[in-house]
Amino acid sequence: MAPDPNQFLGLPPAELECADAVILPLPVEKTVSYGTGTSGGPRAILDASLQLETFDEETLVDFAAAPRLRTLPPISAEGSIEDCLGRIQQHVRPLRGKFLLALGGEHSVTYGLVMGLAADPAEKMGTGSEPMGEGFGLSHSGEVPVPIFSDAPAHLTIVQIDAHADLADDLQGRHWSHGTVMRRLCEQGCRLLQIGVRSLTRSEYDFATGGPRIATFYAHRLAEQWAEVLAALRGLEGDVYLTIDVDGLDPSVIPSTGTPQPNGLCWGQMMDVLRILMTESPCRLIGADVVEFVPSPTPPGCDIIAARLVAKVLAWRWAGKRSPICGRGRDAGCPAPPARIRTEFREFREFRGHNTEL
Ligand SMILES: [Mn+2]
Repeated sequence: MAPDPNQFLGLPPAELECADAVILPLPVEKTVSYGTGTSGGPRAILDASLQLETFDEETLVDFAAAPRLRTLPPISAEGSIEDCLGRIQQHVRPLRGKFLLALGGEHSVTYGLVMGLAADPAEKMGTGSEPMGEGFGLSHSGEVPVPIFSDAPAHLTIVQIDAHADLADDLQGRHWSHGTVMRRLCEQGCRLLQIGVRSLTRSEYDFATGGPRIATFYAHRLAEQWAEVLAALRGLEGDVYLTIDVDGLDPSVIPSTGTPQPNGLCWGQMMDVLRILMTESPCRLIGADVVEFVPSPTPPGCDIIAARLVAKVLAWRWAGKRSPICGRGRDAGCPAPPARIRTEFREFREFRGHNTEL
């Protein structure tokens, strides 16, 4: 049978009800500030995925057998960024409980994804009458629509692989932007574990350092702190969302992104993050995204590297589903990880303390 070009890896799509993972293309490009082209990221990743083997030698996952994948049609990127975020939130809400992996598009989309996957908007919807579109409620400062959120994000940790902190209060006058997305999520109560950051303003640095709910592992200290990074991942509990900005990787791995920065994560470190988070942490991963990929102008370029990264997220996720630690909390019979490697979030203050020694 000919491969299906609209399905990741070209495999026949599973029925939505029985899919083990759902892939959602988000060709959104509204607020990019330098290099353009990320709206073509999802299509390039799907195209390149047809060239990948369905077998993964590291996890022994064979996608031809399991997990069963379904790639959804891309979500429309029409209208403003606010429109897109609301649309994404609405779209993914019924997919809660599935493992959703979204393909960006710019990093702003993470806001809509987290909103839709983590919140139960029915709890607090209906407080505003502004014509902001579904999912948006009261205005903030009389102008900027702020989506109404339940308390769910207060218990959510976002693991962010990124060269940039994305903690600006506004970027080039924009409240909703790829450079403000993590600030907006923090404002909703999310905790943040950042890995690989190496580009941020003084005010973003102060914001990250000022609160106990953000832990940042800066790129220039990753080598010496790698064991602590992994311990922090291993110790995560509760609901976790993983966002991978491909610029978090070193440009020698993926240079095709709007705002590359030197000295990022190597491929092996990225795999460490996936393996520890998905097979050794007792957390519940509610979803993930791979964003900010810009197709190479001359294929194959690194389109296939980005596709492999997506495949690795799916493979490690499935490997974790088979591991004894995954699902702890839902399955009381599963053993807790050894106490010595458990890391409560409050200990992040210590990690950050390491990071502030310039
Ligand atoms: Mn980013």
